[in-house]
Amino acid sequence: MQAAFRGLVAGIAAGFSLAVSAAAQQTHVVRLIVNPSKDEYRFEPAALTVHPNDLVVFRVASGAPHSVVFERAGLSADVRGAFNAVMAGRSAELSSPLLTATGDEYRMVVPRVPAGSYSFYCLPHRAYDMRGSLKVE
Ligand SMILES: [Cu+2]
Repeated sequence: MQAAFRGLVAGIAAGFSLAVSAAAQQTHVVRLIVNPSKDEYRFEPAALTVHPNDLVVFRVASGAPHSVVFERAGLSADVRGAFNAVMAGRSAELSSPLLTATGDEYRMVVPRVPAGSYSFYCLPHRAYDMRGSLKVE
């Protein structure tokens, strides 16, 4: 009886926290596009407004390989640490692994960082100015 009651309470608590996080987290998809015949090297959308705990999915649409590298300049050690912590399989500080095939995805949860704009670029296409920004609110 007591065990059943505890189970019920735990179930309600788990359901409540699931509902809260599901409602709070938004998913944003950014497509990585290259079309040399049109001189196109871009993230689409290039500017994204997000909140901490949102999920950002970078998806290769064409022109692999790509990567997502946040600009280090101007970031405090704490902020760099917060980004590094949410970037799985990093190839370097603030750098995603290489995304080598169409359809590849890189997923990151927006860290708790001060509101502001955080710029990133694609390392293989840096010379082509393939870049974007996350505006964290
Ligand atoms: Cu690229």
